[in-house]
Amino acid sequence: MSKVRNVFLLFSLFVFVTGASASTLQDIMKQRNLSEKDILAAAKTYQPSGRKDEFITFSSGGQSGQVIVYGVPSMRIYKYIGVFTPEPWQGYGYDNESKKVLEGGNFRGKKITWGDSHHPALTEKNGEYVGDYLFINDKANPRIAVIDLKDFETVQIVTNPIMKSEHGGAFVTPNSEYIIEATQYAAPLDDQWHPIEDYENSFRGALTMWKFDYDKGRINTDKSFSLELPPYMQDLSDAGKGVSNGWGFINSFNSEMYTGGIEKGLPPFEAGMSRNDNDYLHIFNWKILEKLAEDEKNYKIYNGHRVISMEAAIKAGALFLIPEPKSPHGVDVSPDGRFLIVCGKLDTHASVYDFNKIKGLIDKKEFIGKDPYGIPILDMKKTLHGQVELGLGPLHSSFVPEEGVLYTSLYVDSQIVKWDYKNLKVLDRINVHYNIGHVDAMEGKSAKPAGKYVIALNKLSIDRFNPVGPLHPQNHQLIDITGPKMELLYDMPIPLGEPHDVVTIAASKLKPKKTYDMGSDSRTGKPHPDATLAGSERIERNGKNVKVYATMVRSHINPEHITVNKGDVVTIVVTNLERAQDETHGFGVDGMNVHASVEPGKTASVTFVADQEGVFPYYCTEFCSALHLEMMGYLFVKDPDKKYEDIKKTQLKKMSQEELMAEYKKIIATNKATDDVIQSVVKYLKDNNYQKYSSIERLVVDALDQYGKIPEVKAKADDAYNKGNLDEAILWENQVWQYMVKTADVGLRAKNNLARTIATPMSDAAARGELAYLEGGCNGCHVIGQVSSGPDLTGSIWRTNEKWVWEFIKDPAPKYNEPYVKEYIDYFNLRMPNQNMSDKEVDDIVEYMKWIDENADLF
Ligand code: CUK
Ligand code: CUA
Repeated sequence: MSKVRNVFLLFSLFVFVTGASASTLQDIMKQRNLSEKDILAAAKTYQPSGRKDEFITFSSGGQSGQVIVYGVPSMRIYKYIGVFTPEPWQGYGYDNESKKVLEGGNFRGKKITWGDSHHPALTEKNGEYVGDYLFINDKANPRIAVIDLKDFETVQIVTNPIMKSEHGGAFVTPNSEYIIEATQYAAPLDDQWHPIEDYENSFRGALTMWKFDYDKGRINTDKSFSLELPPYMQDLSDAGKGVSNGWGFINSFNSEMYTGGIEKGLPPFEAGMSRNDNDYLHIFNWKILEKLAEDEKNYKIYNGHRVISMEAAIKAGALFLIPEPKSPHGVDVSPDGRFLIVCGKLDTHASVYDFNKIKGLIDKKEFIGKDPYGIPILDMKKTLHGQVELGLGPLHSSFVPEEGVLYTSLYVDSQIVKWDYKNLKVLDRINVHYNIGHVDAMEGKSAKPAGKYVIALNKLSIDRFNPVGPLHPQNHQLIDITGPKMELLYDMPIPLGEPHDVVTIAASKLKPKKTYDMGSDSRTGKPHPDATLAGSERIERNGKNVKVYATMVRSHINPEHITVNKGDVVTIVVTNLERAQDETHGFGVDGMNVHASVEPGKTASVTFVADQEGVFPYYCTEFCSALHLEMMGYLFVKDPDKKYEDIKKTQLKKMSQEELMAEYKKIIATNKATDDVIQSVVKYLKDNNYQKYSSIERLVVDALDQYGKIPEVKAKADDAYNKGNLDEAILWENQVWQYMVKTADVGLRAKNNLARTIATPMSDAAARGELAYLEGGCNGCHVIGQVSSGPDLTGSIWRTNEKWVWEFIKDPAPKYNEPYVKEYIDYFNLRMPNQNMSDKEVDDIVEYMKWIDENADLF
């Protein structure tokens, strides 16, 4: 039976037995006009609710200046990371901490609020991806950003001190020593005017080696340096690895040094720059450059930055050129570092250079001449391993684990070609839609590619999606490369900018934080100096500067009233006191253009000038709890030159004394019931020694924090009651309830975690069984310890026996009429479907269910 038929069979067994719209897989295929191939593609990419992806992809966001994070194979988007561009949800560019990061990207002092992000790159060790930092470059305003993958936030932007434009970045050396950035359009390295007639003399390309300080997780600009290059319009780059470790490679496309001038009647750039048959592949040795940068006779200083002269690099044997077919684009280094694949946009061939041959010629000092700047040129023929005709417009390549195999994009032909760069032959090709730029396989530019899928990053989508006006989304296509033929699985529109390139990493290598340590500044990674804990909320004034030390916790902001004078400079520092994961609050002040995203434990601040008289609400911007809308306060801005009338507080409309008493009794009863739940949870936690488990203890501390506030509030309630002030007593009792709800919420979470922790250890078989249970989707109907849309499985073996349960899972239908089963079917109006489990899987699931029964009292 074919694979396709198997899938059919599997799907057709999922028959919904309730409701009017009974449908089978075949019905749906007919209705939606889906082929077997479509169903297979769906089965390969669809993730059932709750299932995680195997790979995480970081995509450049192009002109949005952001980074897009999505999962493979599901192609679900998880995050847009604000990088070069403000991003309000994350408070990026709207709170003080992130504004400082963005300021690092000011260009010669000027604020820049967009970027053209191009090539994301991960930290590496021995050429393999580590995945604790991500780097990306900005082509428009030459910059490199550092993103910390502990929280997927941008923590640093550095601006290139000598370039006006770049493209060949960000490329990481094999042990993350440096991040390479190379120019695109040549320009004078100083910040002065020079005429175009002086192009050869005063215009330059360059490459910058940004030193990465791994311990600090930041680029050290003082230890970074550059090398001046001829004005050949450098393009993409790559760092050597393995045998070519220490070296780097850069393409270029204007060996003609053509200077344009269409408006003066001269041929345009496009014609002038592609006149010669060859351009130059630049080869440099950064380990030698690193040494040259230590001696001041080798460099000049521009904007406080060391720039090594070409002369010094040539003399030291650190810079060479090799002719390459004209107007190339990508240069990609093979996983072992031996082969360089150069693709020429205007050539139908890809050229494979052998680094061993290059190194041989360099060692023998065998050159065919020098360029006008004195750089030695190597013989192209003697360095080539070979050339292969691929098709029109080859651009970029990506590697897979199979020996010698790589995937190359063809821009003009809109294809991906699979070929063998060692034996120089084409193996397969597939059409993509349309005009592909980069092609990226899983971990495809590392020393240890993971294969499985390639992603086509297509510039055009034309007719693939619902029309949304003349500006179309771009199209990421996921392609299965596990078989001999490539198979297109999925189209994902990217509606944010031109996603030039992606980098993918196994999800298991990423270890993001769940919450921050209390009072952290996420952008520095250090404790925030103005972090505020519960009870220390305050407002301090220093002349015209007002600083508010505020806290946020479900469901209030403290303080709730802030009064300032018109013209004051107001800073509000907010700390999210929550310890529970995903309990994010947001902080915005209406009309002030400030916003902060305040995740659990984070401290962030906003500053604005209160330049208008009035009353301005501030509020929590995340729907964080049932009483989220109540999480607000007022900023009162008074005009100090005005006299305000003293207004007597308007009395609230009064209820009758009986009505008030009834309401008071109701809230007292509610609080009693809530407290009973809390006490039962507390007993469970104590009986089971929760203090032994630090993550659970943290939750309990969080819960008790809230609970501990109750006596004080309760005293106020009782005091008001004793004074006969029922109105106020009710409000305070309400506050008691608020604290209780939060205590119960966190407490129940602690209880569940504790149950899981102290249960008897699972055997391997039981653990496999749980996995089979989850992957089989059993948890769609069954929740352990609770009745859901199917029965609670706790005790099911004890209610029947192992053999019976085994048979029922394996094939439930024959038992549908047994009274025990029939009763459940009638109750839930649903039958247990046949999940087509193997005997082994059923064995394991039975083991898992035995484990559940063993621990029944915990759930
Ligand atoms: S680039 Cu866009 S398709 Cu800037 Cu890497 Cu080649
Ligand atoms: Cu906090 Cu809404």
